[in-house]
Formats: sequence, structure tokens, C-alpha cells
Amino acid sequence: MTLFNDKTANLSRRRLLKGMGACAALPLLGGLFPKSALANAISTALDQFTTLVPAQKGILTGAHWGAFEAIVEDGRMVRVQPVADDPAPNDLIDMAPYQVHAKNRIKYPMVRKSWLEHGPGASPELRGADEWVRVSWDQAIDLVAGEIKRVQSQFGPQAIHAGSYGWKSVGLFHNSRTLLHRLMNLSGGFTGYAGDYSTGAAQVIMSHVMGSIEVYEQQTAWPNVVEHAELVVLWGVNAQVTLKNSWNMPDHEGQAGFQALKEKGTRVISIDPVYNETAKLLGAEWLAPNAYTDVAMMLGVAHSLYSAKKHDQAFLDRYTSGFDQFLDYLLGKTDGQPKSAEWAAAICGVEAGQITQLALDMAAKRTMIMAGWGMQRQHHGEQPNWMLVTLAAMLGQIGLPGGGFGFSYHYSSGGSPTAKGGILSGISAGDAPKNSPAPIPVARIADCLANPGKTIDFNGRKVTYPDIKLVYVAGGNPFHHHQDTNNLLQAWRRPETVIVHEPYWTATAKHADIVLPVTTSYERNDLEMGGDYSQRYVFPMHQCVPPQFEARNDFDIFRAVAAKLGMEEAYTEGKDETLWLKQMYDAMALQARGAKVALPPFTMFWESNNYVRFPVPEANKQWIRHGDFRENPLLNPLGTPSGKIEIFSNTIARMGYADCAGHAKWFEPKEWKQGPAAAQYPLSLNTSHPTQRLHSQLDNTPLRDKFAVADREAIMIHPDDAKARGIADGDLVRAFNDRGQILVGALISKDVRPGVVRICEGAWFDPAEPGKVGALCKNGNVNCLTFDEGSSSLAQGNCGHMAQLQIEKFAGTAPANTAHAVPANA
Ligand SMILES: Nc1nc2c(c(=O)[nH]1)N[C@H]1C(S)=C(S)[C@@H](COP(=O)(O)OP(=O)(O)OC[C@H]3O[C@@H](n4cnc5c(=O)[nH]c(N)nc54)[C@H](O)[C@@H]3O)O[C@H]1N2
Ligand SMILES: Nc1nc2c(c(=O)[nH]1)N[C@H]1C(S)=C(S)[C@@H](COP(=O)(O)OP(=O)(O)OC[C@H]3O[C@@H](n4cnc5c(=O)[nH]c(N)nc54)[C@H](O)[C@@H]3O)O[C@H]1N2
Ligand SMILES: [Mo]
Repeated sequence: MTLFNDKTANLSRRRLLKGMGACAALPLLGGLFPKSALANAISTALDQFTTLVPAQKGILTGAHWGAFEAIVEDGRMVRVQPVADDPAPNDLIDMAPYQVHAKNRIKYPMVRKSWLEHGPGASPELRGADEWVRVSWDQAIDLVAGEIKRVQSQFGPQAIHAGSYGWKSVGLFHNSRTLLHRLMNLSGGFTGYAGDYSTGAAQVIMSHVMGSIEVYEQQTAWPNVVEHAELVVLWGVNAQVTLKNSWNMPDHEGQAGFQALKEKGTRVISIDPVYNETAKLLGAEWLAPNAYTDVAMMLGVAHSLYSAKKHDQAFLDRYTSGFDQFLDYLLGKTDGQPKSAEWAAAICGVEAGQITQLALDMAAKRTMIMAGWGMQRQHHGEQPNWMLVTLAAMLGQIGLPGGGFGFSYHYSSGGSPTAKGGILSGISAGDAPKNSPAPIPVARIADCLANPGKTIDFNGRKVTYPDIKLVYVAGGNPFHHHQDTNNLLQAWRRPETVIVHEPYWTATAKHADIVLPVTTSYERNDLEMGGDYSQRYVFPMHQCVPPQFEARNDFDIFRAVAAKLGMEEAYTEGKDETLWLKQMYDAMALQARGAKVALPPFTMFWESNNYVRFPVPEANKQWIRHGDFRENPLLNPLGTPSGKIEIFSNTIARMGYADCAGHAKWFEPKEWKQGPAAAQYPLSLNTSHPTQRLHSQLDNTPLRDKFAVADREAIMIHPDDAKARGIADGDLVRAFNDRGQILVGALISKDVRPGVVRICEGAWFDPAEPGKVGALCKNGNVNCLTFDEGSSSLAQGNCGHMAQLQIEKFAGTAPANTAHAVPANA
């Protein structure tokens, strides 16, 4: 089984065209503004290409949060305007000027003093606390190339962790992670990672149960859902927030889809400990289970269905395997405990009557269950997905118009109908050398750094951690994204060298040895698809402003390192930015021509400052996920061993894991309301993705004024929980457990279930005493509180969405927030 760590790699439409011819270089920026005679001529010729959408005022580019035109005055980006096609532009794009001109840009290459003076491995406990020394680019490149060479030759490729997980920026050429992997593959190989932080548990379990990862697959098309669904159940979905961002540039069609549901008045039920923005938008009914207890609740629904004989036995017989084994568990034949609605209610806190009613409602109506991913970023996070599919199978609506389940309606606009045109392929990481090290599960990184030689289970295999000497990060921010920051801080001291490419002084940059300043995507030229599932747009990303200070493109940094290592030609293939973009475009245009869409030549496209919009075939607007399987399961079997939905998986059962059985099951989580830690730490943590950020990105912009409380990350607290602790709205609050402590600002609201508090992920880590384990984080990085364990032996996904904690009103003088400050000397 393959694990995908690029979210678009599994799209079967994605294909790579090889053998493109070389061509002459173009002056990319020079020709664009002011409009040359050529550009004027092009504008008049464009009419023949009906697929091009004219730009209005500015320079066309974009980000994970939308395509836009940037207005530049006197060399500074001053404002933006969304492209005309965007049905739901958001306030994140307004931050582009502040990204470029941020106060905490890294200006020059910098090296940590002890490392520079005493070499690799010197005083690693000073990471995050040492002084910085400015060096020239030449010296920086020498140091980086020297380290790659030294570690490769002394310890071998497994000693280099260059997985570099992260959301970087859009742009298929200046793709920092791929560019890093390209260098590492050429120079001998590296330890990479498997899976991702988003769907670590879900993607592994779904491969066994459905034969596909489901989470990044196209969903039943929105027009079909809007037309046919009578009841939509949102199980841990906050699409109104999470659809703001996409892996590619968003088409925001998902938001249009939810809007259409609202206009039609479709009944929506939201099951979430938080009455979230999406539930509010849709006026949804709210069921608020205790945190981390959804599997018990789903079992209660399943038991109610079966008891009322409302399950679809014909569907189960024809399309699934192993229902009877699951049934023995559901009815309590295997463990003496029927999973009745009453049993479930005692665990999840939703009344038994409501659980039964939900079962009856779902069976009576054409029901689409849309599920988010927060509840699988938990201990035993495989189970909610498996149980949800089991439940959907019992309802028997999988593969019907507007029915079944969908795991990506909340992400990158799953369900936005797929267009017919061409698809851009970016620069590739190249082939891994023979005997490349095996990847580690992505979220086991701190465990790996701290425990070389340790062996863990992973999806039926064993993984033994290598001894990592060099960590290389380009495009990610582990000091926000990884669980148990204080544990990471200690593990981070084990490698001899840490190299980070960043535009900003993030906590990860502050905890490096060598920091290299990189451009934002607005300082370079690139291309990107618009619409992850629709593949409907091709956007040019024109350079808007020159590189700031001494920032360089990741590509140019790696090219210089490659040159030092004697492999520049292999790295660049003799092509510069222009040529790479032209070849990417040409290959895409060739596919488009095959799909009968004529596109202008690259020069004309580029000079025109327009974007491409491909047509969407009518049939695709009615596409139904698993419709073909339902129509003929013999001709169109699933990719599972039985070809059917595996309600029982022999493959998993044979692995013999104590923490993942052969069918979906309720396991008590490591920490929860009724667990042993709850006496001391009674509150359950919810770490939703932030409304006004992409993870940690944009935390250093004025958008912060909209979400920060008392200049810290907000904590949403129910009035009862606040009152019991004498906390008032706007108060500074210390949130803590045995793993860490953070300062947050109180946002008191009945939108959260009593006993649960919400602190969004992504606040920059800002320890009051840099380098000290357990120091108070002054900005509210929630991962100081989470635990760093795998979801189970099967998937080893992260458990970022789960932890017990306590809160108190902060008593002392409020310390200054220095999360976005630049280190002294820098
Ligand atoms: N507790 C908890 N933790 C979580 C989650 C949760 O729900 N709860 N969610 C998890 C999930 S799903 C994810 S995906 C991760 C996200 O974790 P990350 O993807 O690491 O988060 P980002 O903030 O997007 O970090 C991207 C970094 O890349 C930098 N960058 C941007 N463009 C470029 C570029 O062109 N070149 C270089 N070199 N750098 C660039 C940005 O400045 C930023 O610092 O967090 C995970 N962590
Ligand atoms: N604005 C914005 N959009 C984003 C991102 C971002 O950082 N900001 N990140 C992007 C990325 S990388 C990803 S992976 C996706 C993440 O998409 P998701 O993982 O779906 O997003 P989350 O906010 O973690 O969780 C969604 C909902 O699940 C609920 N939830 C949490 N725990 C439980 C539980 O135990 N039971 C139930 N029933 N519900 C629960 C939360 O309250 C929340 O409303 O979003 C993407 N979109
Ligand atoms: Mo994610």
C-alpha cells in the first residue's frame, strides 16, 4: 500500500508528460509592466481563446487562500483584489502586502553563534536561546553544502531528515519541499516521512476499508448533493472556516455548495463539541458530544438502526464483507456489552433519545454524512472513520445521488465538479537513489530524533528509527505543528545540525543553527492550478516585487548548494525559472488540446496577465462517488482484498494489534473526560484550525487584531467553566497540564460544550525563558499541551486534537508577547 504525502498525488487525472523540448528564455518580469507593444498585440489576439479571463488592475498571483491581483506602488505591494471568478473571497488575501513587508522577515543568512564557533553539535541546549551571527551567502552555502557532504559520508543518507513536512506556499515550481527532496535525492538520499498531519489515521484505515484513501478523493458533486440530499449530517465539520484555504489555489466552490444548501433549506445536523461557524451559517441543529467520544455515539446510532430493523441488509450483503463479525460486537455477543443508545449516551453525553432519533431520521431520508478530520487527529483516530463508513453502509445509501458519506467536503472544495482541460505538473523530486532509507511516520519525528534504534509498529510493518544528525526544514513549522512542544524542544537537541529556510523568524527558525532567508511567493514567478478537485483554473503567479533584503528563492539556494556539491547541471537540467515554467505550461497545454481546449502559447499567456478557466462537462456536475461500484460491484470492485467495503478486515485482524481490532470499535482514549487524568485536568481540549490563519501562517499580520484576545491566542470557554474559575471575558488565562503551560485570552461563549475548551492550532511558540523546557508560552501555542503518541500501531497518526488540561485566571503581570519579534543581532 502506498501512503501519499502529496495531497494531489492520488488524483488519478494527474499525469506527467515527459520529453518536452527546450526553448528560448523569456524576460518574465520585464515584459509585463508597463505593457509592451507585444502585450498590447496579445490582448487584441486573445479573443480567440475564450478560456482566458481578463485581469482588471493589478498583477495576477495568489496564495493558499485565493487568487488575486496585487496592486504595487513604488515597489511596494499596497493592496489586493480578488479575481472575478472567486465565489467566496476572504480576508486572508488582504494580508499579502503584510506578508511581503512583515517586520519579522529574515533579512540575511544567519548562523547560531556556538555552532559557528565550535562546529556541528555545539551547545544544542542553546538552540532557541543562543546569539545569531550574520554571514555572507557564500559562507552560508559553503556551510550547508559542507554539512550535507559530511553527514552523507560519515553517517549515510538515513542520518539526514529532510522530510520537511509543511504547507509552504502555492506554486508548482518554487515548491520548497520538492526542491529540497530533489537536492537530497541527487546527493545520496535522505530519511523522509509517510502520511501527513492532516489525515494520518484516516488515510491508512480507509485504504484497508474502502481500498482508497477517501480523504483526498473527489466527492459526489455539489450540484448532485444540493439536488438530492434531504438531510446533511456534518460530523465534526467546520467547512466555512476550513474551505478558506486549499492545497492548490482555491476555487471556493465548496463554500458556494454550502451556500446553496442553505438557500434550499436542506435540513442540517452538526455533531461537534463546538457550535461552529458552519453550523451557524446553515442554521444547523446541534448535537454536542463530549470530546473524543464519537465512536461510542456512532455505535449507539448503529445499534438503534439495527434494533429498529432500519438497516439495509441487501446493501450489506452485496457490497460489504464482515458485517456479521461486527454485529456480534454491536450486540454485545463478544464482550457482554450491547452498544445501545443508553450505553452510548453515558459515554458521549448526548441523550439516548436523540441518538435513536438521529438513526431513524438518517434511515428515513436521503442522507449525506460529511465528516471532518479533527476527530481522527486523536488517539484511536482510525475508529471514527471506520465506524462512520460502517454506519453509512448500514444505511445503504453509498453510491446513490446525494447519499452516503464524504470525507472531503470541508477540504479544498471536495465535490467541486472536475473540469476538462490540462493539468500542470511541477518540478519533480527526481528518483530516490537505490537503498534509500525507509520513511518514518510523519508525526513520529520527535520520537525518532530522541530514540535512534527504537522499533515501532506501522501498518503491519516494523519501522526502526535512524540516528538523525542533520535536520533540514524548508516550508514547514514543526515548532507549531508538532505535538508536545516541550518534548520536541528536547528531542531537537539530538541532531548535530538544523538548517531552516524561512521568510520569517518563526519559532522553528529561532531553533535552528543555520537560517536562510527565502522569498515569499510574491517575489518570484510561478504557476499553480486553481481548484484542487475541479482542476478548473491555471493561474500565473507573476512576481510582484523584487526579493526583499537578501532573500533568495529556495530553488536558487539549492542550485547554489548543488553547484558546491558538483551537481548543478543535474539539479537545474540546464533550465532557469522561465524555462521551467514554459515547459510546465506547454505540457499542460498539450493535454488541454487533447481535451479540445485551445490555449495560447506560453509567452502570450504570460504577457497577457490572464488566467485559464477550463470548461466543466455537465456529466461531471452529477458525478457520484462509488456510483460505479454500486452499479456493478463485480466490474468495478473496490481496491480492498474482498473488493467490497471491509466492515471486518482480515488484513488488520491478522496484524494482531491491541489498539486496532478487525472491525471498528470503541477504545477508551488515553486522555478524556472519564479517564484517569481528568481528576487533575478536567477540561478537554479542542484544537480546531484557525479562522483567520492557515496554521501559523499570517499570525504575524494585522488579521491578528480580529482573533487575538488580550494579545494572545483565544481560548473559548463555556460560561459555567469560566464562572467556576472566576474568569471573565477578555481575561488573561493560564492553560496547563503536566506537559506545558500557555497564556491565552478568554473568549466566553455558549458555543462550546461545557467541559470543552477550544484553542486553535497555529499560534507561534514564544517561551518566556527561551531554551527552557516547560517555560510558559506567552503567545498560546496549543501544542505545548498536546501529547506526542501515535494514534495506534496501525497508522501512527498524530493526536493533536486531544488532551486534558486545567485553566486559571493569570495572576502575575502580563509578560510582553515576543512571538513575532526578531532576535537580537538579526
Ligand atoms: N494540535 C494540533 N496540531 C496540529 C493540527 C491540529 O489540528 N491540532 N493540525 C495539523 C495539520 S492538519 C497540519 S497540515 C500542520 C500544519 O503545519 P505546517 O504546514 O508546518 O504549518 P504552516 O504554518 O503552514 O507552516 C508553513 C511554514 O512555511 C513557511 N513558508 C511559506 N512559504 C515558503 C517558501 O516558499 N519557502 C520556505 N522555505 N518556507 C515557506 C511559512 O512561513 C511557515 O512558517 O499542523 C498540524 N498540527
Ligand atoms: N482557515 C483555515 N482553513 C484550513 C486550515 C487552516 O489552518 N485555517 N488548515 C487546512 C488543513 S491543513 C486541514 S488538514 C484542514 C483541517 O480540517 P479539519 O481537520 O476538519 O478541521 P478542524 O478544525 O481540526 O476540525 C473540524 C471540526 O471538528 C471538530 N472536532 C474536534 N474534535 C472533535 C470531536 O472529538 N468530535 C467531533 N464530533 N468533532 C470534533 C472541531 O470542533 C471542528 O469544528 O483544514 C484546512 N483549511
Ligand atoms: Mo492539514
